[in-house]
Amino acid sequence: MKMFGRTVLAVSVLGVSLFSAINNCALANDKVLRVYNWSDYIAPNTVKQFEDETGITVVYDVFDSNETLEARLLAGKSGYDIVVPSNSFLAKQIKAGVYQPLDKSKMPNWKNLNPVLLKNAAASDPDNGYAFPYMWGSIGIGYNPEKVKQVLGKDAPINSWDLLFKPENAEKLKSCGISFLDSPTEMLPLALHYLGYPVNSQNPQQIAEAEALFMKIRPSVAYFHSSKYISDLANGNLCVAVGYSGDIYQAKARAVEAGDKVNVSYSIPKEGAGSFYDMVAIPRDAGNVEGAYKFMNFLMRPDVMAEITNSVGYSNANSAATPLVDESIRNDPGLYPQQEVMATLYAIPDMPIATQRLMTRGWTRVKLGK
Ligand code: N2P
Repeated sequence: MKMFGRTVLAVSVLGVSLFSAINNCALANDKVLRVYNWSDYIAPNTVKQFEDETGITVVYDVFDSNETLEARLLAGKSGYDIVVPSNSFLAKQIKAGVYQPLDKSKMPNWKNLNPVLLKNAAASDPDNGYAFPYMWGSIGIGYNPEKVKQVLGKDAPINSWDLLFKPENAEKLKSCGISFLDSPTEMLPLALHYLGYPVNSQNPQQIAEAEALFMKIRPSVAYFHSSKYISDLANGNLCVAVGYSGDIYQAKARAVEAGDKVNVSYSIPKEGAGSFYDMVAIPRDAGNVEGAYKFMNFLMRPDVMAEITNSVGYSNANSAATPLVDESIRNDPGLYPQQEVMATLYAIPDMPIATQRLMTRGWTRVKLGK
């Protein structure tokens, strides 16, 4: 009896403390929103403006590859209320049960989204049930025109992937610095495309050839990294970086700001380039779902979205924001490509897990150079 009494007491004590812990947690959760977004992908004032308008404190963390985000999400309990995967990773993650379905009635600004882009995004998320498109862009060549010409002459093939994949060019460019994104799922399809294979090839032989193409030029590559190239292009430490369109735009803007005569340009090579949509979603185990809806609805506001594009250079997916986007950005053919260039872009493929693993192993070998 005594033991039984003690047990009951222990349970009730635990019950009270558990209750208050849950209660405190609920309170805290309403006040804090945890966001995990790509680096260099928001305007300087966006988060503060949201905090001021809602009284919610935002914990804002960044990543620079889908692989990093996915590892975090699949490990379970990411701790985030908002995450931003690319469309090429979204379908698999939805199937894996990572996200919760969206209640669109909580986001009246949904009406501002571009219906064509929503339809495109529905290829990886039927009915746009789990995510909305934030921004999109391409993966092309950021370069320093003067340095490239100095090394390769005035006919340097900046409009072709030959610039990098022809070893004789890469060997020369080595002297002024080449970087690639550190992402197997974005870089290997690029090599597959260059070799004339389907970008979504699951053929191990073709993937091995794509790996070999990188391996051949590996000695000429300064580094593989998915965000560092912005500052290195801007300060002249690199002459060619394969990178995201808006990031190259930011490198160019930083170089202009620094005023130290470094020029940066962006090329979408004639063979075509990969394009991506980055999608905003709520993890299934988010602690502040109401806050997440408020943040999503805020991001769908034309003034908020236009300010983000004006700051980071990526094209957004918000029709109502278009008139507020700086003309210099709207008319920039690298950021808002003409129809005939758009037609050369391929969607970065959604690979089955087994192929993704194969690519990751190949990419590790490329980075190690063996
Ligand atoms: C921002 C990169 C976002 C585009 N630095 C890649 N999905």
